[in-house]
Amino acid sequence: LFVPKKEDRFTFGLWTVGNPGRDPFGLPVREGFTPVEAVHMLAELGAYGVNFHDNDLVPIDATPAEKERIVREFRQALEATGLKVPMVTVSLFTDPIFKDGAFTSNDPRVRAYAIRKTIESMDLGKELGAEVFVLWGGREGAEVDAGKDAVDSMKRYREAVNYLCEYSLSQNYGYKFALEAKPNEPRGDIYLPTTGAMLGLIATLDHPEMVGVNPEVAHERMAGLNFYHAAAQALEAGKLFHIDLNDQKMGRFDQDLRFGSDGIKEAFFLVKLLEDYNYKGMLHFDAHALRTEDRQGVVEFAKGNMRTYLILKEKVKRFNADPDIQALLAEINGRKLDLPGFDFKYSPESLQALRGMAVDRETIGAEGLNYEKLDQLTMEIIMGVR
Ligand code: GLT
Ligand code: MN
Ligand code: MN
Ligand code: MN
Repeated sequence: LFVPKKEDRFTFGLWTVGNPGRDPFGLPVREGFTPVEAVHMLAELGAYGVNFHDNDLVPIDATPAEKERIVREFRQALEATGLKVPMVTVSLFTDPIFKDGAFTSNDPRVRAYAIRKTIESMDLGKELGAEVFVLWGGREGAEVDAGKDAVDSMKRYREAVNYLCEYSLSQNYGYKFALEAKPNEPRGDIYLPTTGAMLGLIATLDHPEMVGVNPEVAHERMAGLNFYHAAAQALEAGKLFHIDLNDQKMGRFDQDLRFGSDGIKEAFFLVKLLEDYNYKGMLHFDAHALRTEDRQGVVEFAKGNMRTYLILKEKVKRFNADPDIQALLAEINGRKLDLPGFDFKYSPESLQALRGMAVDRETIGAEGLNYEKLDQLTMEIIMGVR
């Protein structure tokens, strides 16, 4: 029970299980799993795939011969285990050249290099079968707004994504790009700070159909937003190309906690969204084990993410099958449209009916909605007594 299988489509980043427990105040506490080790460990646990930044796999200063060897050994591990690489991304934040942004840097040399580095990551990803390309602009932002024009930054960001779309088309790569938002950290303020902001930008691109979002639980919550709502909007718009599952306390540094370990109720509604609406993309865990852990702790962490998802999926089934809950929902949603002549789609007839409609404000305003009971029943499902 609750044992992950390939069909569950669980993936991890090389940077997640590879994380050695370094933070801005402390040194590494463990050996992170190397790419080849990560492939074997994750395959054994029942994951479907691994994702990576170019430099999680190939160091930025590797020679062509080194790159060739690293990719060959990685590919051998993938072939031996059947693990897939469904997504790749690019580090546009680690190297000092990106200290004031990549696509939004004021320096055209930096912007051009960022595009070239991304293109080379797309090539690498294609070699290994990736279909989704994530762009997280960790350094696209500012502390000193006097130094960078925020309007120019939008134009530059758009220009870069347009370039990458054209490149993918020219190579017949078929990539789907997924833009990941974050409100802050490592920049004081990151541009396009929420999934909603990303959706707004996408509509202005040359190829909006090629670009969607990769929302992350922790990032929306850092901004004090409801992640379930953000993911729902993206899904409804047909833009949920990928998702980063993890957990986070509101208003803190980017914690990247194990999925479901903090905000269990929101995690439940997220799983419900993804399952009820048949999300078909990867379920990617972008989290890392606590700094208190050794390598065995990392394995427990990896297992825990997947197990929690599967447990919540089971809870969703219970919720959907619960007669008391369904009766309440039927009452809430079951109101007939006894509005003669009116339709929510505009027409002159509908408008005429709308104008003449009798509305009993007092009665409707006084109706109880029974949400207290519904919420308690939901909590009892989550808490495991129903
Ligand atoms: C980095 C960041 C994540 C992004 C990764 C992709 S890297 O760990 O904190 O949220 O998804 O660039
Ligand atoms: Mn994060
Ligand atoms: Mn992170
Ligand atoms: Mn992420």
